[in-house]
Amino acid sequence: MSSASTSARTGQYDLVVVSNRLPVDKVIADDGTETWRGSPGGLVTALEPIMRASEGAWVGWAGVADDASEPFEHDGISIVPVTLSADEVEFYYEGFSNDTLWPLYHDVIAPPTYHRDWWESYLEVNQRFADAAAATAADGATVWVQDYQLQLVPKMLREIRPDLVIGFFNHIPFPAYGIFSQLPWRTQIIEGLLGADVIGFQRVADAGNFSRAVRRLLGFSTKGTTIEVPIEDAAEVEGRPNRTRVSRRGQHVRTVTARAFPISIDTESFVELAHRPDVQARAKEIRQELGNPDVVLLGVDRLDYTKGIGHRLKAYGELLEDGKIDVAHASLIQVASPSRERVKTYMQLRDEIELTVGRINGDFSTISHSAISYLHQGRPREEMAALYLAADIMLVTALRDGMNLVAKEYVASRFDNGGVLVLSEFAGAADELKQALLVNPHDIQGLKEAIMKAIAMPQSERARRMRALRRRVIEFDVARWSKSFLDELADLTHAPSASEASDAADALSDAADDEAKANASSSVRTARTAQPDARANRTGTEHPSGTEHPTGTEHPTGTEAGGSQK
Ligand code: GDG
Repeated sequence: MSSASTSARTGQYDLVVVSNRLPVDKVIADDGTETWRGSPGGLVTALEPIMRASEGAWVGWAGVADDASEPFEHDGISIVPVTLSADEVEFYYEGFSNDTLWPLYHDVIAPPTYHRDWWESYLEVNQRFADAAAATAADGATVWVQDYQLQLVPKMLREIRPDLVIGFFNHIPFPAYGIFSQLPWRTQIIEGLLGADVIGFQRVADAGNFSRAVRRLLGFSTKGTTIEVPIEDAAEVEGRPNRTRVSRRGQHVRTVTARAFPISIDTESFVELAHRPDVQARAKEIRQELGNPDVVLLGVDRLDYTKGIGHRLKAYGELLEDGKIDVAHASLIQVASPSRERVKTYMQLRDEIELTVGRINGDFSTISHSAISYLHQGRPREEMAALYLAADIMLVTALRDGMNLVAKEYVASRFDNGGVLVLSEFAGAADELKQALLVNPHDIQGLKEAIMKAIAMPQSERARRMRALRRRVIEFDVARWSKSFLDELADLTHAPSASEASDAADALSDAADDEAKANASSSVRTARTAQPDARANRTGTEHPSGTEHPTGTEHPTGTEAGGSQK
């Protein structure tokens, strides 16, 4: 507890995480009994030790409409539930978050819907989250807001609590200005995000797109990863003089950092799972159940139009048709976990995918061999690891994806250095997993060639590629990710060094909108922070193990991972 937490306006927690969904799910049994079940997500696991050490609290929605639970403790973390009405679930969550922002931010793969009453609901719910965070955080506390559902929270929170250090991480892509500018509320969103001190993105390109939107919409100066936000007077950022300066034009500015922090997984827990004898036995069993084909291909996705499942099926279906693949020797398993089933676009997508699967199976399956084993169901984590071990080829063909953790989980599980990852260049993971077979999923011919190349790849090349991929995923796990983000926030409370101060002066003199320079500088900084971090661990993080949820990831219903929705 903070020693300064005496003010009536403050709460008692030094670290507050705010996300749409809590790291626990409320489970209501048939007889009406209510219990809380933990969702062992990567973010939770990475933050758990820090949360415990610094008296952390988690603010979020329990996943059930009209739930008005009081704050409580779960596994040493204080849980602060935010209530959403049934209308708000429909307007703020299913509507504005999942049917406006989600398609817009994924390059309008599906058409975004714009409704003013959805926006009103988004405003109201964001204000409620900001109020809850403000009431929970101690004086000078750090508040870390997660994802696109809560983009207005940083500004709203800063207005109530200028003493706070505020971070925001966007788990999904941030689109190019030409697309983002469609949004009728684009300026409010940018202003909302700029309430944060550090804004994290998955890719360098996402951070670049954001900075460009800031320049275009607000005309603020940006240089590299730094954005200068004019303020009325320095008191707006209480007690943090190093975050404000006076520009040469005599203007008070607050500095905001916007850069890439690529998220990762709890690698160790997947390595452990893959080593378990029961998981290995299950992997063998899966292959046997398929009739021991020479090649097992695998796709694992939430059933979402961003994941390129249709493109994958088209390429696979054509390979069967061309006679390049024979169901007697090859089999595709497609896990499509249920997602956002009340949103119309998702209902249509399910119909389309299932029609395609049915056609391919009808045309090519035999009594003894299915072309595709299609599972529209969430599977337990152990089963996921067994599937990863059983699959010779993992197909990640997203049309646009912030990161794609499945790609990293596959790599983490392959301690045998076996398997080939076919990975879309439109997934954030492609920036790091360069030894995968990178594909453009829109290029069906190229995708077919990549699949054939994966099938034919010699063992020695598979092992060489997989070893390199594994080095990356082992070194940069989710604990490393959260530490680097929190370290960046912690840096803000330290006085700037002489070189930083002179950098700041340069930034002010360079008001020109030089996008090329900004991007180059942003890449350099990202590469620098991607090096092993020799700095003292100011947040006192241990490197824990665990996985998933709510790293912005959504977990399918009916699994031990819980039934959360993004
Ligand atoms: C968003 C961004 C970004 C899936 N099916 C089952 C299951 N899963 C687990 C996977 C993985 C997670 O869900 C999915 O993560 P992804 O990253 O692939 O995708 P999104 O859900 O869209 O996540 C994404 C992420 O946020 C993090 O920032 O990478 O770009 O869109 O962990 O294993 N888990 C279990 N059963 C299933 O059937 N147990």
